[in-house]
Amino acid sequence: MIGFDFSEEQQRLQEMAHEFAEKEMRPVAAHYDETEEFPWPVLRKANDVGLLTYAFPEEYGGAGVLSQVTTCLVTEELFWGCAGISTAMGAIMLGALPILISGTEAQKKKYLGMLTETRPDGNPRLAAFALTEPDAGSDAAALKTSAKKVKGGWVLNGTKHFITNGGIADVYTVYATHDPSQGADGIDCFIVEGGWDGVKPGKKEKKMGIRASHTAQVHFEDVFVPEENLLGAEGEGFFVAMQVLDKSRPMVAVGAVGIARAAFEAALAYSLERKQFGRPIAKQQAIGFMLADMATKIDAARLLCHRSAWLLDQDLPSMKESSMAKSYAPDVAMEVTTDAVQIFGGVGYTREYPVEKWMRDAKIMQIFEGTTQIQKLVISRSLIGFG
Ligand code: COS
Repeated sequence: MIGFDFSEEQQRLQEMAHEFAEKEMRPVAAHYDETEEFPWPVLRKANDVGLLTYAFPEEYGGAGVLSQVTTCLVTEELFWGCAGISTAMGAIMLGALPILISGTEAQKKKYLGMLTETRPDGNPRLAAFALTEPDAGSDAAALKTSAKKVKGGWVLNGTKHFITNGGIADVYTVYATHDPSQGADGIDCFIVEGGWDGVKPGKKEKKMGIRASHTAQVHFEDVFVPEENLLGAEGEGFFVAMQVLDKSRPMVAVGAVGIARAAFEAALAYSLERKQFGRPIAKQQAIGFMLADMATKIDAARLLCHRSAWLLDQDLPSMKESSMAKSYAPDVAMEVTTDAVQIFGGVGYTREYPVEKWMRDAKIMQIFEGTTQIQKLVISRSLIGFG
């Protein structure tokens, strides 16, 4: 059986996300891109309408939207609104995913509960997924942040790098090794609170795109983590990270679809309006064929995302399919946004129109959450075997 229709509930959430993107994100996207300020007012509004933690189970304060396909629909709309603001919002879910996947009842209650409450100033609480390090990007198992066992818990030391919400998060899920000689098997995952002694914000990056999101280093200097904050068993951290990435990659991929769709819609409208050689440029076959390719690739990318999300919803293996979506959709976003700038011509290269922003935003989709090349590594290993 195969179907392409969505339930009324899914359509309602999709429409709600679209309306939020149109009314609350689009009008301020250029401002946050320009200033690189953190979009607290937008996150506050998103929190008010339940868009930050809707995918948390109801018993921990979320809306209980547990379907990955539904999350895909919402995510595409939000990235259509602004990829930078959406990244800041999505990092909360990403930081919380290790807890959702391997947390004990007590850990979920405490930390997912904490993330659904606001700060004393009314701003939402933030989470961050702290895996990447300066010398461990694609080679995640080479991370060096150390976890030393002490009485009653662990002491963490190290620096995490390129962390969305790094230095401003309330809750971190941090990966550290208790024995680097064991590689992936020596890695543990811990829940660390942002306010704890030794958690120190590091340098904030100045980025090409997604500039509304806060990307920074975070240092862990002799941070004591109580025993009960170990996620999963000792040595299971890498496995937890990989499970998180299997789930998060289709979401990043569908975010890329949202950016591509934004650029395509703008290019289509502009090409019907802009006249050269006596007719709208859309009627020139060179442009018409570009639009045809853009529309086809966007649909193909979305279908890969929905298929991998559907597999996740069925509890079926999805590693290969998640990586297929993550490998393909960001390339489509890069191509489509580049072509959209081309269709706009000279004005597309100016900041008067948002297409140049979408092109800059698209680039990161090929890099974070595992580069396109890492996705191809995962896909090829699934096809021809590991080792
Ligand atoms: N689900 C479950 N287990 C997985 C898995 C997955 N998706 N992927 C790997 N594993 C397991 C392997 O089966 C292996 O287990 P055993 O030791 O029991 O055999 C273990 O994890 C180590 O896997 P592997 O040998 O494949 O590890 P590598 O060091 O070769 O690296 C890649 C694997 C490259 C896939 C991983 O490092 C990766 O995803 N890198 C990119 C990191 C990334 O996406 N960073 C983005 C930043 S996070 S926002």
